[in-house]
Amino acid sequence: MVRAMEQYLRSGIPSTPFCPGCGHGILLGLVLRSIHALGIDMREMLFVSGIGCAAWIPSPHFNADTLHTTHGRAIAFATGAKLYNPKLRVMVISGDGDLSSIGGNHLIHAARRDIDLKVICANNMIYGMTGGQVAPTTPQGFTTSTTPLGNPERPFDLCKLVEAAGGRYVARYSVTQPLALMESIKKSLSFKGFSFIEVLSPCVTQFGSKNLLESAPKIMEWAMEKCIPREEAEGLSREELEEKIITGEWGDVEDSTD
Ligand SMILES: Cc1ncc(C[n+]2csc(CCOP(=O)(O)OP(=O)(O)O)c2C)c(N)n1
Ligand SMILES: [Mg+2]
Repeated sequence: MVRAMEQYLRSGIPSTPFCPGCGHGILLGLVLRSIHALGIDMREMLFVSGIGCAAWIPSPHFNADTLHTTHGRAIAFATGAKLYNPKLRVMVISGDGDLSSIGGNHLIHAARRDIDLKVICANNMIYGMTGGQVAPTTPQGFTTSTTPLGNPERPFDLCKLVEAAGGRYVARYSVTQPLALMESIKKSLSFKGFSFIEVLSPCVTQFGSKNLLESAPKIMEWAMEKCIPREEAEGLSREELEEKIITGEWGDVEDSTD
């Protein structure tokens, strides 16, 4: 990965380090479009990421200040930066493993403290960069390199977790819902308080290849079928809901914009 990044940086070719079919590139574009749509000067922004494929979304691609920190500690670094310079709009963009596994404690306590951070979790349901190990977000029954017989454990519902910890604006969208996701990113950018967006960003290489979703169209179709808006979910039974991922917004965004 590091060698690939070095080659890319030297080549001057405008591309990304993401595998073909990875959702992280869509998210990258939507964050930039959201900032542009709101007319925010990049000098007002600081992007902080941890370690993993998702952590490469802001750095080195964004023409802005970026902190590419240690695994799981993005929120801790972001908290320090925000306290030092409260005028900065601080956005954390990192993976599900980084933010909810090794960094899970920072996540819940930043939500509890209502620190004014915009946290975007690119959830590919796996440790993508290190070979596809099971993560606390891997759905039950799915195959990973460390659960060849299927994941026996239940995953976190990250939005419920962050909302329960005190997150003020909480949302979940898939990269297959780009317009709704962009509106959500725009809301979080204008929001004062702890905001958290979980972005379902399918991984073909590690998650898909082990679960019969081995091409970009297949895994994107799977994500589209799996995601269901909150309003539609209300009519479904508990069993039916177990197969689905509910998308939408939670929290009190209307009351807290700048
Ligand atoms: C302290 C420490 N532990 C473990 C690792 C190895 N490691 C690097 S990235 C990663 C997982 C990243 O997964 P995620 O945050 O979901 O990002 P993805 O690659 O899936 O986008 C792990 C375990 C590390 N770099 N540092
Ligand atoms: Mg991941």
